[in-house]
Amino acid sequence: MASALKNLSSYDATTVPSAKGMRFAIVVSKWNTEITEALYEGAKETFLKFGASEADIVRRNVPGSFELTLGAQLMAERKEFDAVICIGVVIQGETKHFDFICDAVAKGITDLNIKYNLPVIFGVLTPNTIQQALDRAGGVHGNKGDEAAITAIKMAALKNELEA
Ligand code: DLZ
Repeated sequence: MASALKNLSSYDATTVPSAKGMRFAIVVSKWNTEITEALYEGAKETFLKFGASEADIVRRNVPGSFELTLGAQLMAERKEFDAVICIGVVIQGETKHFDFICDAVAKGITDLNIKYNLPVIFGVLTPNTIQQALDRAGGVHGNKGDEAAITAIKMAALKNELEA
């Protein structure tokens, strides 16, 4: 995976805007829950680290990654968030559905960004093995949840700046 070349939790903190006063939705797939919980914790801790308050981080669960798109759409419709993160893990070795689920959720999330003019972040791991997922959920390659939260903050700040 390309992320083997990068630690997902490494970033230059001086380039990350403050998240104080921002509101975030996190939609979490309950499939491969041990990994998605670690991704969720990483995202939440990163939001808190950059100044968001706990009350401004709203979590909802969906059964699997395929449902992330509708979960994110329902959050976007509330028009109260600066960004939405979708968290899931689809393991290639486990499912013939892999390509269908990955393609559907990638397309679905892309469409939501445009439809709602809102950052909707692809916090979905698509590894070949459970070990590769664990390596990216707080393991040797960092935490994809951290990276998703940093992306959400940066995109929310960009939107706020350009729409001011
Ligand atoms: C069905 C399925 C399979 C086989 N594998 C995964 C997976 O690796 N990761 C994931 O998030 N969800 C998986 N799912 C569930 C689908 O996303 C979806 O919830 C079901 O197809 C709905 O019936």
